[in-house]
Amino acid sequence: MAIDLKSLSKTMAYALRHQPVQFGLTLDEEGWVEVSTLLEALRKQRSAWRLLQTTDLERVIAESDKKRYEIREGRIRAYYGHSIEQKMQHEPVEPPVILYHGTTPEAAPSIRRQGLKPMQRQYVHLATDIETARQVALRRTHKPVIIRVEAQQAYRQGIAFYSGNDDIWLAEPISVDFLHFD
Ligand code: HQG
Repeated sequence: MAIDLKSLSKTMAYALRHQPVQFGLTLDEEGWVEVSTLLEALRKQRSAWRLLQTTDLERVIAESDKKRYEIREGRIRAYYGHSIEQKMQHEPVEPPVILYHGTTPEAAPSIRRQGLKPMQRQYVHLATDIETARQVALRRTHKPVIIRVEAQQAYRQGIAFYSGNDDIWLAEPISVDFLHFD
């Protein structure tokens, strides 16, 4: 039976971002686990996955529209999106001058008051371009609100930024002083 890559990717997100313990996994401080350990856990989830191979995980990565997971030297991790208590460690890096955050009309008033917060995740997620931010918002609304973030200014004022993948940046909470609601 063909493997449904979308549901495999979703289950990988649970295992690598949200519920590793439920899958018997321990993430290291940067979120890595052995590919073989993840495969073992995933094979138990569905009968269609009982022969799951590394190549199936590689196909999830290759065929996805988003760069969510990375495999390196026999290990795998999620680049971003973690919600577990143990905070993933990243080197702070200088961000581009401007980054973008896509959100809903419902969340916007609260963000205007409180700034951007990580909410259920470990970090605030930001996009390098407007279109990516728009796609993020479209998961939740037909009327995206795009916030322009003065990232480099915020960085200079001591807010830490981290590189997620090529399109996504992570950050500590960002106060309204650095946000523009265009
Ligand atoms: C909002 C997906 C009220 C924030 C995406 C967002 C992304 C506030 C929601 C990645 C707030 C959190 C992350 C405040 C922020 N008051 N609401 N002060 N501050 N919010 O899903 O950025 O498909 O945790 O605007 O594409 O939407 O999973 O973050 O609406 O890259 O790989 O609280 O997850 O990628 O929602 O998305 P999320 P996000 P994947």
